[in-house]
Amino acid sequence: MTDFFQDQQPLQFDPDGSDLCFRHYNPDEILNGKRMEEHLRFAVAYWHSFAWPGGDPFGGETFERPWFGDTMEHARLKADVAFELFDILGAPYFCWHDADIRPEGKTFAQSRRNFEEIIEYFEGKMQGSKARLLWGTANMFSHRRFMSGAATNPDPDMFAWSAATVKLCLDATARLGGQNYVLWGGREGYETLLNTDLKRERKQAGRFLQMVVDYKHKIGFEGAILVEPKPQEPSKHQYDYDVATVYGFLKEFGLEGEVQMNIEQGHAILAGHSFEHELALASSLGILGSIDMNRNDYQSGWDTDQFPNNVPEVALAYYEVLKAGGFSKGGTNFDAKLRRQSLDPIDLIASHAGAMDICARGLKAAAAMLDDGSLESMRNERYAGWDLPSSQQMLAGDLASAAAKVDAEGFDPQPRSGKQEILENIVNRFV
Ligand code: XUL
Ligand code: CO
Repeated sequence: MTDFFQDQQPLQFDPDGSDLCFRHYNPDEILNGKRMEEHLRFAVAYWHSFAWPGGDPFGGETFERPWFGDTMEHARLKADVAFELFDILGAPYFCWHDADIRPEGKTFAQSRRNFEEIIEYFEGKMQGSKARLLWGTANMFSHRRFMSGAATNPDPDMFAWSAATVKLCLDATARLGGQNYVLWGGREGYETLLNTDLKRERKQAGRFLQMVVDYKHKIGFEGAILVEPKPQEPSKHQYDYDVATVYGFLKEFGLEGEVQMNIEQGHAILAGHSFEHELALASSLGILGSIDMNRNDYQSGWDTDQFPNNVPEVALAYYEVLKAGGFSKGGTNFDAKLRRQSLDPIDLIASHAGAMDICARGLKAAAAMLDDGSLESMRNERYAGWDLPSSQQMLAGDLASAAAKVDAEGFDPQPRSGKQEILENIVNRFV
């Protein structure tokens, strides 16, 4: 035991509790035939909670964690504290990038040794904890060597370096029994077309993803390969802009049956969509994998990675997840960081506990909306005309026969209310 959280006991579900506890997240509560814990599948993100120093563009580190430093001893202490937080929260999952968990070595071989030692350390820690790996990923955006991209780099040596990095991280994810492997292309995009061969870079990205999928099969990794879309930041323009863009990309490279999406709330907003739009689209395309449940600040328009705190928004997101049949390998990852003034160990606990409660409230509301059925039946009624055999025949036919219906049947289509406010009032009954 470290003394970082000062003997803080695991949080309990206590709806009337006063201090630190869960008031809504009751892991054992059954909703739609499944335990709440299995619906939500919460994950703590190693990078924001343990590796982020609290900087912003105007100032550096505000957090002074005893594990900040670049020795293996620091990395092990970080792991000790991380698993203590997982256990305090009862978090079933965690996620990491290679760079979050190990010190960078002077050479690739040294970084690999450091990484593998920590993976082994994790294996030991996982024996004494219920926390499992939701996903692993490679940080191919922070180090200066990635400034011009990873797989999309103009330098083929960087393609090879990226291949070595992803191979290492995928091997480790498989070794820890990870449920998924995520690729987020933070530097897979461009700053200016004046120095960018866009056609070539997209091909490199597609070929790289094909190689990752082939390697997954080669090693028998049973998790899902997920791409996390984001329109910009850090690149001015990223190739994995949003769900629709990535789906087109997957089709182009023959990967649509192999790769799913990890959809982040804040990224959806940056792309000009709602979170539920991205979720519904991925679900309709059969590629909904997992979610990053962290929001942005609505005034700054920047990717501020904040813990969720808006039940109605979260409810609409889980409504789409439930309608899609729920998560199978995916889960709810808090890709969220504390605000930089939240210095205390208890802030780390309270932020996650609050977010878990918000998600639990959202999930309960979503399940109740589905149970109630009014929303679905009003939507179905809106499209009821399409259930008629004649409508389906029209879809199967050609333009001229569709056109001929107008004269033959002599109808004059009358607009009908979309009932948006009534539907919003229904949602409001549950949130
Ligand atoms: C960046 C982001 C990443 C990915 C993993 O905006 O969301 O943390 O989730 O690389
Ligand atoms: Co994310």
